[in-house]
Amino acid sequence: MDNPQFRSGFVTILGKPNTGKSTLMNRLIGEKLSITSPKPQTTRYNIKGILNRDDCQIVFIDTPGYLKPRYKLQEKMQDLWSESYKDVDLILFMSDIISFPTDYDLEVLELLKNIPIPQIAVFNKIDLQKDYSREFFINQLPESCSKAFFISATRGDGVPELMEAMLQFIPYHPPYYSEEQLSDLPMRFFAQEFIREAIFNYFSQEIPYSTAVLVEKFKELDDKIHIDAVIWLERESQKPIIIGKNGAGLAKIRDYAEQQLTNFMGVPVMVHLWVKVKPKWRKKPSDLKELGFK
Ligand SMILES: Nc1nc2c(ncn2[C@@H]2O[C@H](COP(=O)(O)OP(=O)(O)OP(=O)(O)O)[C@@H](O)[C@H]2O)c(=O)[nH]1
Ligand SMILES: [Mg+2]
Repeated sequence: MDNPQFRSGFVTILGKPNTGKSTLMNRLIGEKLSITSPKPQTTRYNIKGILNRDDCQIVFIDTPGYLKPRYKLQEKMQDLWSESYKDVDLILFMSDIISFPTDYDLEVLELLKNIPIPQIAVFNKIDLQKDYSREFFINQLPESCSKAFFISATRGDGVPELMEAMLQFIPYHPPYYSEEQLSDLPMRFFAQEFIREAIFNYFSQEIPYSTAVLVEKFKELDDKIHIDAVIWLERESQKPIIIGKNGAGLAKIRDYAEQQLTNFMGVPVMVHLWVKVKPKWRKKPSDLKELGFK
């Protein structure tokens, strides 16, 4: 069924950490695909989320908030960022009305000036402040940003209008992916991400950043999915913190991951967790490779 009016294309979402990029992508595609947390630098990969409608298929790319590299892992995150806007039809520059313009915002805008791809600015978190002047934000945008939208990614205000504006930039083209597909990533990946999300939400300071999760087994048995995963930490001293008194910490992570994954996959999921240490994995290229950072 070839529909010449069908649109299909790619949109990347760029912006500083913690500004709501993953929250927006999840809302646009109507599924919780990309993990979110109140902490910066939650997203570590470019995550493609696919929106399928009768008239279009849009592939969104949620990127890690890019920071100046402090350790090897952050360098990897930055590389992903510059890869994310190659061959896309539209860039969403995302910030929020509370903190804009930070040096970070200005740096990203400076970079966007020289990228010959259509751009839309999205200012998020309007639910947090009643009075704000749209002109103040619009005046600071370079010419490369043709439009600005003011939204709340958590509440949904302004998102339908943004969606319709984006559609104008998506070319007429047959779909790139099958219509049932929500992402190009395997279930294994989502299992790792939901476990990591629990850790980002339940633990503080360095723990979430010192953690990597690797699924070692993923099997279906008796109408259930069983997942064996290892939580990798950087130091022995972090182990008792994650495990908690009588295993209470680990149980909390497991319960959260099981609930999210059962919901996501539509079948019961059982998660089995182990905690192990790889000293300073964030700084070692061989460890990063083993843990799935290419
Ligand atoms: N009040 C409010 N909070 C929001 C809104 N959108 C996102 N947040 C919150 O902001 C925090 C960061 O959201 P994320 O979606 O993880 O941000 P991100 O830009 O993907 O962050 P990184 O992956 O670290 O780059 C979370 O606690 C969200 O719930 C919004 O519209 N209003
Ligand atoms: Mg994110």
